Amino acid sequence: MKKLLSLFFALLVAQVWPFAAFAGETAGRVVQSLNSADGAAWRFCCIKSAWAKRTNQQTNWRPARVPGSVHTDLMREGVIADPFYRLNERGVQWVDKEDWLYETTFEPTAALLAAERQELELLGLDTYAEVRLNGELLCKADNMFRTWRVDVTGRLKAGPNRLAVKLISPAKIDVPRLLAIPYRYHSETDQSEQGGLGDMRISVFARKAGYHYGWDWGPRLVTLGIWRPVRLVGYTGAAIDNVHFVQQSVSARRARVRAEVNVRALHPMQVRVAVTLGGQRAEQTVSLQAGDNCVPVDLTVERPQLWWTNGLGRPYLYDLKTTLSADGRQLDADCQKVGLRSLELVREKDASGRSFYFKLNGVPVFMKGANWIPRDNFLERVTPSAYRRSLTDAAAAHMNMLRVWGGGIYESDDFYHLCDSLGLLVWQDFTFACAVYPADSAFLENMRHEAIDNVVRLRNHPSLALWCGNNENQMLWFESGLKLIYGAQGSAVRDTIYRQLCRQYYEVLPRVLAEYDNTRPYTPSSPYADSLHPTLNEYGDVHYWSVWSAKAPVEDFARVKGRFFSEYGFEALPEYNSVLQFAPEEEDHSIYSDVMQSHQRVIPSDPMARVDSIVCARYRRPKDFRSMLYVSQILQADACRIAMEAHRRDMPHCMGSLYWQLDDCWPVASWAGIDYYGRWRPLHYMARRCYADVLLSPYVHDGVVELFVVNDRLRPVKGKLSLRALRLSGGTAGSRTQQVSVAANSSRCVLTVPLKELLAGADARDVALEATLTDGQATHRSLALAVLDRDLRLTNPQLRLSVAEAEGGYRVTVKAAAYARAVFLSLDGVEDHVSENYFDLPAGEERTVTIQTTLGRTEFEQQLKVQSLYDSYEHP
Ligand code: BMA
Repeated sequence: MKKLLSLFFALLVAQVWPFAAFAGETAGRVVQSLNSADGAAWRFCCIKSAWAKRTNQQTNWRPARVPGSVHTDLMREGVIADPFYRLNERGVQWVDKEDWLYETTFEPTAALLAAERQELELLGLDTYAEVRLNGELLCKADNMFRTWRVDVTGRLKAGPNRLAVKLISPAKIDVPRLLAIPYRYHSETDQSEQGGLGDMRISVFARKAGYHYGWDWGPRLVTLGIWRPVRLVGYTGAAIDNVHFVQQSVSARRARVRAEVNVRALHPMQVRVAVTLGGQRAEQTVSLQAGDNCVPVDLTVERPQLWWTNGLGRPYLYDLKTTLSADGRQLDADCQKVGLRSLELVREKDASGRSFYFKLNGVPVFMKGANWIPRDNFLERVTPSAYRRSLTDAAAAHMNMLRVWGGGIYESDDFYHLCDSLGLLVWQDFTFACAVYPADSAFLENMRHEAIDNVVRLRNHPSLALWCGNNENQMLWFESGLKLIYGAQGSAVRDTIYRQLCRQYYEVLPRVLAEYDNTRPYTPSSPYADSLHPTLNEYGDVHYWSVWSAKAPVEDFARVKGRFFSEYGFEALPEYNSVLQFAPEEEDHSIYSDVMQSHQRVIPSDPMARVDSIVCARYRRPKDFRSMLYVSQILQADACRIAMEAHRRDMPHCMGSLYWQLDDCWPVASWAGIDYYGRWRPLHYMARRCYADVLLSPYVHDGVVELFVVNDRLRPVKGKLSLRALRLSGGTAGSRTQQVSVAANSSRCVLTVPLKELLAGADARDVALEATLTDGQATHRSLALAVLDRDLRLTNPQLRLSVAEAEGGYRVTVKAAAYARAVFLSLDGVEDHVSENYFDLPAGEERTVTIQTTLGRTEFEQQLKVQSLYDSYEHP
């Protein structure tokens, strides 16, 4: 009966609602989604002939998805094969040379038709597009990062309407632009040859994600598509355009904030704007002018719950609710999550140069994190759950900052919401990277709109810490020789390009920020010390690439000092199970095979030989392909460990360590810690150890061991510390113990011992160093070597496994008879996750990890494999 009643009411509401809306009694915002997931039927075809002859093409129509991309639609339709598989990328380069047409037919709802104003919103078009409604041209788009909003009032019909989006090949538009200029704009990474365009590097002409044209970790897959949602919006009288949440002053005692409610009115009218935040309510009654109006509403929250980063406290979020009403009727409402915090980028002159650190709620915070690139080449595949997985993985590794790098995109709202709720700060680059751009006045105007759209969209997120003009463009100019290269073409060319560069990052972007987000710090480029010096390690943020690119010794990661490392990294090959997914053929299984080389994009050539030679120099020659993959990954983690620990030891002089890069956009040899399929490489497990809030870092150099304790907690860490030399075969050589206390938020060398003393007669090749600190109930532990792996005299650890069932998978206990380096447990599946992996296990110890999997016990035991470094080498 209850069910019947609710059905009756549901029907009643369904009947009455359109009428009520029509009658204006419950006027308000009406939204009609035109996304495929919400039922809109889209189709697409390739326009081989001119737009006018479109009708001839109708036999080519195929079903499409919006949001989506031409490539993924073609894949779903079986027209092209997966470009990530083996060498398939080469066979799909024709796709971006064609024009494509997307079409849907929809019926506007009665409520939408009844609204006084109707707008069509296209939240992302990739990239050159013409939008037509019932044959009439509505807009031409030329920037994938912009939102296209068109007034369609009076142009919608009752009954079927046709919306068509023509996507034009970027090559058709940009090759002529490139040819029209007597000199070439520089683009480091554009793989134009792969795209069949010879040396015509056109990427800089399009306001489109740079990595689509290829990068040194990415394929050339120049997408086209309606990549973000499409919807119709209707309103009557007035509507909230956006609410700018300005945090004027925030402390633990009081937060003073202002909600600047931006209202668009269709005619002069009186409205009431009410805002609530954490139990506080304030409202204003104002007379609106026709057009855009800003209504400021001030609020004070006493004793606010502050927003903290991961590891320091709760990232508390408040609901900020805004309503707009007139004559007692609600016209519009807006609700969003906000966090109350003060955040500063401190750039003060000091004894060594100039600081570069973030102060959150008055506390200087060391930034631990990584650089973020788009999670896929085909952006619609980065679903909310894909974001959630990557970002919870970042938080699990104790990260508190990610840098959204400029060769990608301004991420989707889901990304920033997750960062807000996980306590991850975001360093946001504007989307310019490793290039100089043809920034003439039309380009500057286009980028200005792009900046406004994204600044307005993102500025309320508590996670958003910093705006940065670009990635490395200034460095290219001053340090990588561009100034000289263009200078050789005459001072006019050089001056034009330099002026364009300055206009972009010193005029357009700062002006947009001054108007739309003037409480957030801005840095014109990364790396950046000052306007003439991109890199001065003591004066700004640093991209430290000497180890990987300039072949400096890996130990330099510990020697080089800097105030904030916004990039550094080391490449690794993919894991074997991942290789099987994109290159399953036996013939692919050499690092020099065509397929493996094609899934390696480092420029200049021969990166495989580079990995090969460092692996052999620091470890030993791996016995086969599979072992080479694994050792290259151990090398990556060990190399980055040197850097991460050194940066943290050096706090507060150094206040940030963001390695390159968290994730991948396709299966590839890269610097990532998490691969395309979501598998954690050793680097990600290592980051979790190195970024722990209490880090024990034994630094072995010049015959001494310096043991540091780095304490990120906001309270001291105290306890019993021990440093031991463990024999690989079991037992202890020398040891030291002492009580220590390390102040809150600090790093200190607590013990210095000559290595010889600690070894107590043992050979350094036969020991590993173990540091432990027991603080209350928890024991922090760190294992390290006193020699290179190559020289370590490992014996067979005879790893033994025992398996027990656990919730969601199994508990696996590994036992080692002798010291096992980098113990690696693996299964064939992708979804299986091992709680701890690639760890060292001293002789006689056992370690229990959990493996989440859906496999049945027999299958699990059959698939489960364990290995350690010992198994990667040939033994006589
Ligand atoms: C950095 C980045 C990227 C690049 C990476 C690896 O400097 O900014 O452009 O992919 O190095 O080379």
